[in-house]
Amino acid sequence: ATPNPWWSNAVVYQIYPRSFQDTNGDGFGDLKGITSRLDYLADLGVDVLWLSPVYKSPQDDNGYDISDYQDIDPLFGTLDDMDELLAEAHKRGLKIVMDLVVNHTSDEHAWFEASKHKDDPHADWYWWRPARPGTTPGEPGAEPNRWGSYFGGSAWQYDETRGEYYLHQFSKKQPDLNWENPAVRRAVYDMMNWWLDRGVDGFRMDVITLISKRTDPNGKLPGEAGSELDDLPVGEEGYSNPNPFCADGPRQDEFLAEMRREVFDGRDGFLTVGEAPGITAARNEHITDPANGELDMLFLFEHVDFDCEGAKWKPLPLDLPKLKSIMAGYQTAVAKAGWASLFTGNHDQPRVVSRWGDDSTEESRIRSAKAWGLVLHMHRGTPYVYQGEELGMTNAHFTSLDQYRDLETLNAYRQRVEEAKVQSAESMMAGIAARGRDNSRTPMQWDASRYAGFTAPDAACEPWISVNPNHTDINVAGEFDDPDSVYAFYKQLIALRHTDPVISAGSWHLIDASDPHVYAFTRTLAKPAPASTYPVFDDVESFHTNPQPDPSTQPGEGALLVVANLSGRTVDLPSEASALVAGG
Ligand code: TEU
Ligand code: CA
Repeated sequence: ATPNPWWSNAVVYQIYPRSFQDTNGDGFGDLKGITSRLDYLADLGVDVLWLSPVYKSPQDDNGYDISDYQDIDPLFGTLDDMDELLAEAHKRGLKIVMDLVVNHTSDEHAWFEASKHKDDPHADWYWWRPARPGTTPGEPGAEPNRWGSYFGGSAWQYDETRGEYYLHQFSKKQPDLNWENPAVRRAVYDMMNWWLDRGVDGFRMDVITLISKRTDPNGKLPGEAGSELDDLPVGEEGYSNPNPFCADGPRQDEFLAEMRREVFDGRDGFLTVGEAPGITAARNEHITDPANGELDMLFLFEHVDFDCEGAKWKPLPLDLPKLKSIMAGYQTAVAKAGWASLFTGNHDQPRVVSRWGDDSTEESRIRSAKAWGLVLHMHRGTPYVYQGEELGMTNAHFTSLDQYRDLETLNAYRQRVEEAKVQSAESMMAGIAARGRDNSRTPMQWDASRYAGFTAPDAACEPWISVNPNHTDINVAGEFDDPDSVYAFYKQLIALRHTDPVISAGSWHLIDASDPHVYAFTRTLAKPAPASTYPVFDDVESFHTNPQPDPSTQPGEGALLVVANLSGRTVDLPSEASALVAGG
């Protein structure tokens, strides 16, 4: 990548198409809906739109189970609608990044159907294994090892046609692709080039750090009969954890570098961001250091995994010093090379204003939504705004299981409450209300009408998931022209990313690290800015059209002190921050 990639002071907006804007009254968001809202997104000032998957899919995991990578699911529209969205977005200087889900396909993908036949060229495109010796295939205990799936139950599903088990780290309708097979990698790269040639500007890569699995020298997985590798002990739900053998595996860097060469070399103006479960801050530097030719940036998980007691369904209150130390680890690791993504929300996480803020009153909700937006956007890196975060949208606050839609939630309830009996129904319902993925998947709140403007009030169908009742108070129509709204605040944060070199390029330093209420840090840019410093432009339009300026012409020097009181009440300014304020 060039020393000054364009995305270094860009802001990305994540759209969850299913919940963004419905235009045909079927209760599901669609591509035409996104196109109809491009002026809103251009006004907000974001530069890139990341769309969660809209490809053909049985929708078992809301589109993260793909059955045809090169067609659009009718739920969202057609390839023509996609081409129209690309053209209309590019007219407004907006880039479109698609969601690449290639650790697994849907079990309804033609590749998987073919793979069930051992004499087919696709036979080795997935992870197939025989039942354990001396067991009855299909019976409990016959699975190749004791791995559990992220979505409950065994990570192995028996297929009658082939007479063997296939691996699925996620749902049984999401079989893992075998990346050891060069034909698989070739097919993925060809598909990626097809989309980039069509005008797509890059990819968010779903669990891309799970594609290389650790096996013994004979290709046997841990715990498999005859393997030299032992499986881990089983956990409270009766399965072992595959993550240590599937996250950041032995060929991770090799596969990412090969993808870069086969797909991105020779192109420019693109963005690649990898969703990276199991990756440490130190590994983030290696993978995102342009010298290694792998990915531009990663989503790390430590800061959204630490505030629970073993399982995400046992949430813990925020330990702010712990969060600050994790974020400091992220920032320090890429101070010299590599890059950071900045996010608190996405379609898998609860709403930050409910998780770490206070959504109990209008005043506390607005104040804490702005505070968390400020904290995130003043860090060094590329910020990601999840749809509705710019409004201060909250968790769903559902009260009964039948309001939920997410298979992760419904499977976990059955597994933990009814089968393994490791959590009470009451505790599980509280855990789901706090951390369930549906919290961020309720329809985007455009106005105060019956379905929040997500779908017409007289639509033939209800939205696929309930609209949050608080949409009457929290919606675009009410915030758009209000200078004190969360929307107006996010718009300022995004503009600063484009115009202030201290924010886009300044070094980051945590102060008052141990303070339990205040998140304080400095940003400093010394002149002349180092060559690796990223460009800044005096307005958003020029950001999209200018060639990269010579870094030695970086304007300005300066320092910024950021102090966010996250306690919800008046507290003293911590010592280092007050000394800096006193010192001017
Ligand atoms: O998420 C991967 C992943 O790890 C999430 O399942 C997350 O860890 C978990 O839900 C937190 O509780 C990606 C996609 O973002 C997610 O929507 C998909 O369900 C998953 O991969 C499988 O494709
Ligand atoms: Ca629709």
